[in-house]
Amino acid sequence: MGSRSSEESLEESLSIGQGKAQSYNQSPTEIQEISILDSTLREGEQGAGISFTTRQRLQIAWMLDNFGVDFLEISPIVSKDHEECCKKMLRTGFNSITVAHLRALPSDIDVALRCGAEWIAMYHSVSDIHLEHKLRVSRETALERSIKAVEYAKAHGLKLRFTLEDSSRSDPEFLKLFATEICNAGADRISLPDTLGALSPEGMYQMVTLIREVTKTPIDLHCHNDLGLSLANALAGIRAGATQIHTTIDGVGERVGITSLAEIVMSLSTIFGNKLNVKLEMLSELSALLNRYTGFSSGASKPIVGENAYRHKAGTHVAAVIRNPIAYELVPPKLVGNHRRVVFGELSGKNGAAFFLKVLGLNPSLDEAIKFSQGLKNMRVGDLFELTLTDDLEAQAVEADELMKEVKR
Ligand code: HCA
Ligand code: CU
Repeated sequence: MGSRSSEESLEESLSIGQGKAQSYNQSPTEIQEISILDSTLREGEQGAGISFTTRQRLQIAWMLDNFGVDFLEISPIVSKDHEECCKKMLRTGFNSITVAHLRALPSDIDVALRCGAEWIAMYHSVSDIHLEHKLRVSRETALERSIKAVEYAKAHGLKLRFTLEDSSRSDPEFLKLFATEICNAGADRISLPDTLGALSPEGMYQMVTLIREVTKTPIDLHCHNDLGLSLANALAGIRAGATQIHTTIDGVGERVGITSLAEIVMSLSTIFGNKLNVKLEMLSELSALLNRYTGFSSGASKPIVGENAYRHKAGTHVAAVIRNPIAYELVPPKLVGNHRRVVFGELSGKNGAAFFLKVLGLNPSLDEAIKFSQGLKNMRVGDLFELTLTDDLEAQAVEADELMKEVKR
């Protein structure tokens, strides 16, 4: 039970590492089919220090399309450059649908029409904080303007998502009214963003439940990460019936960004056993592409795609991973395009030391392996170096493990 073999199917690879965690993770409500809208080219470019060239945007779009996201979001109204890129994306014939993100204004909708967009996403704030302090308009004006914009877009044959910006900080009664009116005016989807990342998972569950009581229009979630809860909130919203999650590669975006593509995709796949039609093995490559274009790293400790995601260090961990990686890996690194690494140094135990000496071609006796590991500890060197485990090295790890079987416990 619970060990890995090379013949595992993808479903097995995704679920086996869960062990009995699955019994806690099961959702009491039925989980719908979830789609992914990636906003690296819109929300992502709102991240400080991030600005792509048109070529880079198209390359990112191409990769995300290949990976299998359902929607690609870009804002054609922020610059001429973005408008050109939006046009090019629409002409490329991606499988993913390109959505033009804009304000709830007829003049913005005209830009999307000029680009040849079929899907748009328009936003208007709904919280009193935003209405009073950002826009200086009344609730009535906000609603009236928004309905007019929806009608204008529908009259031009567009499909549209309406974003009720700052949903989570708005008055629940007004949010219900706004959502109802917008859906009645013809919105095809609505987005309930947690624009400031103010919600807890329970709060998100309640907000989505509240709106599901007044409309059947499908709900998008856009979860900001100001408290580090963007992934948890997205999962809670899905449990409450939301059907589309907004992501960016590595979660980049305004301030500290939104839900990361790799994290939500892997959580859905492992926790809910969702069969998303995506190429999981491209996740690390997508992160590497982003890092190349931004010029900075998303960080070694990024879940799934970071260098630390599959780095094993403590002696007991390394020994167990050598025996069977399932001991400390939820899913195999290959599955997400990452690599398994083992760190050698003062925390290495005798198994690690035996492996290390084998790799150097030394064929140690048990006694030598033990002495070597003791030596590493005595030297207090910290991390000495690491190895990325290729298939060859893994064979040597198995041999080292055989040697260790002689150790009396
Ligand atoms: C913004 C707005 C937005 C919109 C989200 C959405 C937000 O950055 O100006 O369209 O679903 O966080 O509310 O990104
Ligand atoms: Cu946002």
